[in-house]
Amino acid sequence: MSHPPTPDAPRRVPFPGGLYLILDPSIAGPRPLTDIVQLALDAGVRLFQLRMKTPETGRLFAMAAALCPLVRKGGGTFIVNDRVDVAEAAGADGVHLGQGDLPLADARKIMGPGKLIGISTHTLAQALEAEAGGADYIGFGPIFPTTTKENPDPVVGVTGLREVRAKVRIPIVAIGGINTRNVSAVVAAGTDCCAVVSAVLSASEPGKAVAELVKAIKG
Ligand code: TZP
Ligand code: MG
Repeated sequence: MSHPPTPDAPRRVPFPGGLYLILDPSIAGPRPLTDIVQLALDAGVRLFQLRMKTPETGRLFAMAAALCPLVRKGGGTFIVNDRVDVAEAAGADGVHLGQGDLPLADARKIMGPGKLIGISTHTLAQALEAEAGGADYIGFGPIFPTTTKENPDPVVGVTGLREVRAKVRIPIVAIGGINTRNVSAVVAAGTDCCAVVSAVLSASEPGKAVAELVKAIKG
């Protein structure tokens, strides 16, 4: 029986702070995700997640297998949303699980101690539960209203983020409606990372948007 690490235990895989770019081809439209990944790597982004809702497994795997080596070559960390099997098959650095996905303990049994497991949380109780269960990081949000996620949980605001930051010691990835105008307030609330989808993928100039976000997060 393995035990979750204490929050002070060394991280299994380096978890870079800063901008966490979520790659969703349905939001990127005709723009190839490979191009967006390269722009983001050039701007200094080191944390990427592939998110494809309801794809055929083969399509998801093919996308993960194409993006993973590109991210790695650029010194980044590559995480697959929802699917432990695809993350493992593609050789990703980890998986990101929602509250309704495979339970953390079961995902850890499959992925072992060397991979990152992130858990989406929307309340302080969920955040504490994920930390106690050995998550490597939590997603927390939505911080602001978002149209990217279907049926989003209630907005937690920067105040909710501050409350979680005060109680949780593992890295926090703030998510939901973050853009160049509000990112500084999110950083000021003590998050380790800011995750964005539309602020980069829907931008008229993704390279400019990503550079602005990276700069704002660095402060
Ligand atoms: N989980 C909580 S909000 C959200 C997810 C996946 C969507 C974030 O997208 P955007 O476009 O950055 O608001
Ligand atoms: Mg999920």
